[in-house]
Amino acid sequence: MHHKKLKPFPKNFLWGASTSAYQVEGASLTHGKGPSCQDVKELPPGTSGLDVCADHYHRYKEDVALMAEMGFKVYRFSISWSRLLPEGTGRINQEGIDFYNNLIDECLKHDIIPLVTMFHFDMPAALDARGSWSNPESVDWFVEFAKLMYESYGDRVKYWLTINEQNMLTLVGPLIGTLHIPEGCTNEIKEIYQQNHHMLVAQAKAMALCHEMVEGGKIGPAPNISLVYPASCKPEDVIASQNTNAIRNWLYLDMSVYGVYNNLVWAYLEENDATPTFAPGDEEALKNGNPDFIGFNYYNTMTVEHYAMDDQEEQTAGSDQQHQRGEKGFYKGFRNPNLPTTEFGWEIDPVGFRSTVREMYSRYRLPLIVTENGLGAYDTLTEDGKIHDAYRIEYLRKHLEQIQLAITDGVEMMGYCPWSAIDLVSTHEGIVKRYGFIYVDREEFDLKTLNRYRKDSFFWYKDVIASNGEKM
Ligand code: BGP
Repeated sequence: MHHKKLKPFPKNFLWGASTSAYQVEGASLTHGKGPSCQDVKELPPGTSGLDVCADHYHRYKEDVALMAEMGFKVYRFSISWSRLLPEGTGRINQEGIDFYNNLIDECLKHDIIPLVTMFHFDMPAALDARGSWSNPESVDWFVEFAKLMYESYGDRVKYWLTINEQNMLTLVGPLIGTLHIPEGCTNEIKEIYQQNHHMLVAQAKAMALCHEMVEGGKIGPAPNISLVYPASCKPEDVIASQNTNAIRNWLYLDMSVYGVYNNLVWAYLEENDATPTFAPGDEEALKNGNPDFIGFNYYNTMTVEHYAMDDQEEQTAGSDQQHQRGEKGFYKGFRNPNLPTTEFGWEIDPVGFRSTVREMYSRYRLPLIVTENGLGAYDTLTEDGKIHDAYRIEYLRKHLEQIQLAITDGVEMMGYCPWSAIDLVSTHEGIVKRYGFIYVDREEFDLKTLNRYRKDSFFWYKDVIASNGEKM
């Protein structure tokens, strides 16, 4: 198939998969946990609440054992801020501390490395009430939370991720339920990028603190990175794609890695009278946070064309985190006719995976770990307890082949953690949009048995891992 001699996956390649606290755990308002913004937001139409999810909170032992059976080297999960600190700051919930202690120990017992996301879309509701990321104090709140995590888990957790998809929060935050625009705000762009600035500073301080507090600790960001294509070879379309790459991707990585604002983004902010205010010490803090690797989520690429200032067509916001709206004079979304889509309308682009990692590596020269990638689909449990998800296997295989090509291109790939280890609640479509290797027996509103079943993709992934990627 390939006319290229492929390099093998590195020996210590971190095979695993991912979840996030609010989507997998359940026990969302019990065991001392305070509500997060996800618990209080209006539920997407047709979806159930977060009180049970996959019931990972109670079944983590069984789940980690299944991950071990697949041969996982790493498990990426997130820590719920309001489970540790119900009010976001101050009072500690010991039961919450214990839960993650147990989960971490369970992973280690099975030789699975815990890869911990510090913040995955779930701001404590109590901090939302205090202005969330728009409040300059949010930087200190996050540092307090980070410190507590390093103190509690730093002896065993050596791999950390800061903020999941900060770029998506900034681009479509209100859709995710995590970023709010205060009423009466007169310059939305300025407001959003001020919040983004607070997150960037908070992340930089958390990275520096990790190196200070966690012996041998390694930390990186976890944005959603995907290359933005020009709709054509029209030079204006290329400019639009560069603009979008800057605002969607490079802003976040330039900042994490080099501690500076991307110049195209800065120019865009200046034009919109929206440059963020720096607090004293921010500039230095941004420089002092240095990632050891880059974690990133990849689902698909994006394609844009030139959007003239006098264009009559209005582009409106999309419906989920993969669909952004355009900006006049800057870029306009374009449906790539070369790509198929999932049954949920997300474009599928394995080759774009390769070009994305090539580009990232040439810009930043840090080891890369895929922290999400996967296919959301309706799965069917057969009478005899099987899930024939050949479509998911095909999706993952095609993406892994491109990773191997990228490795052959000289990109330093550290690991692969697709979304998701186990079925969990989707950001917008409830639990019936499934991503897992492990099937959870429940429907949207009918909790059924919550028993776990191994999907066909479970057995496939097990072989992939056992052969270190030779058998795909
Ligand atoms: C990413 C999020 C995940 C997950 C995934 C799949 O943006 O980091 O939390 O939800 O997308 O998206 P969805 O659940 O909308 O299908």
